[in-house]
Amino acid sequence: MGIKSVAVHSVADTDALHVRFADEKVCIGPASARESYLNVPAIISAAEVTRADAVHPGYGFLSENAGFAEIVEQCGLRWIGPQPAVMRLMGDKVSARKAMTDAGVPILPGTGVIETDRQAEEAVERIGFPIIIKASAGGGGRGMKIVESRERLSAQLAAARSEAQAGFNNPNVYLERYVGKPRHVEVQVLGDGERAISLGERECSIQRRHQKLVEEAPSVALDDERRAKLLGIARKATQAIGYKTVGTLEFLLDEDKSFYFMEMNTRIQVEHTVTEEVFGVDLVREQMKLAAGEPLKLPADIRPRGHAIELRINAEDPVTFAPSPGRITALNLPGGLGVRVDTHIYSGYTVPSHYDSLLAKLIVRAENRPACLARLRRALAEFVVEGCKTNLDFHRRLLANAEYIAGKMDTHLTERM
Ligand code: MV4
Repeated sequence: MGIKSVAVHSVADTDALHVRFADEKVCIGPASARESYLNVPAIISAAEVTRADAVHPGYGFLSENAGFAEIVEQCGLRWIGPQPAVMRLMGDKVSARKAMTDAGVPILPGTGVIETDRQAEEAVERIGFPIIIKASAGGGGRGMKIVESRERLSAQLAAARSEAQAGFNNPNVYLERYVGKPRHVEVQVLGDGERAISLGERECSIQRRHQKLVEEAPSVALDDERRAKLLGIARKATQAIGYKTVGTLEFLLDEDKSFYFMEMNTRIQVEHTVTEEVFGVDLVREQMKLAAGEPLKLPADIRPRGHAIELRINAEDPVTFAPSPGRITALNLPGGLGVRVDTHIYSGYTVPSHYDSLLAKLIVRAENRPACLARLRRALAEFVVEGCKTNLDFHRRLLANAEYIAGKMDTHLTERM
């Protein structure tokens, strides 16, 4: 795009590839994320000394922090993300449910903020068991409790409140009907404040402990009619909130194919790559153009081509799933037609112990899902990482799993492997 980049990094990431290839770099603090990637004054100072025009927050860290977005804008910088008010609206799951209901999006039977045991009892009278207690300031699966019966309700409510207070500095919790074997299907959306579009959906059901491991586009769980319904509702909702960037609406898909809004992610996501592959759209480029105030130029009737699957390659112990940092002594990355590897690692790189264990994203595209799976198996066979433990063998087993091959996955598949 002819735009120069400044990479901010911690001391622990001095040798990471994005730092090496950025036009400029600024060290913003020590390894501890709190003192570097979450250090707002250090990041703003880095933008000022390099005379940057805009801040791209990536994913994780401050990417969904409305307070940070506000400070960025108050300092005269462009925020490559939504309006802070929209981030705040969607960051609070109770207000997000309300906003989505007003925009005509189906949500599960549930409640607003629960203040008393009496309110909870009245709600379960209406909703029935099992129910799930969620933190209003939570998200991504953190701070949830399933309650099967009335006896446990009061105690679980109290526990959920104090965990929400400790984890999110906000004790508010709400209830929803619990769906036992759902799929996770999410819709990529883009808006320019006036017009919005849905850029297809992603199936993200393969996960462990709320960490997604595999994502694909399109979802095998939707027929043309259900897909058109889902994408139409997501597009309308995005337009209704005046959304001005890229984002994702997460839905829970029930066994009877009903879908319900769960939460909105107001950032680019790790798995945006599979959408890029099937639509041929550079989503980060779209983010940059929308932040610059350009109108959205993508047509509303844009269609995906073929199938794409992403595997998250993590540095983790295959038995305990604990992060496994270390020095990469040998590395072979697969390639060829339809094979993409997005990574910051190289042979000789030391994986720091301070951050997320994601090492690389292996993304494969082909004409259809069976061809994509075949190409993925070949690419995975060529993927070699020596020096630290990885989940490469988990992915090899998954690609041999009959349920996965048949597309019959839900959020509990990894527990059955
Ligand atoms: C649920 C649910 C069942 N019923 N809500 C976890 C992530 C967050 N976005 C919502 N999550 C869930 N909410 C109701 N009412 C099950 C999950 C859930 C889940 C959702 C998506 C992907 C993986 C998951 C793993 C466990 C639970």
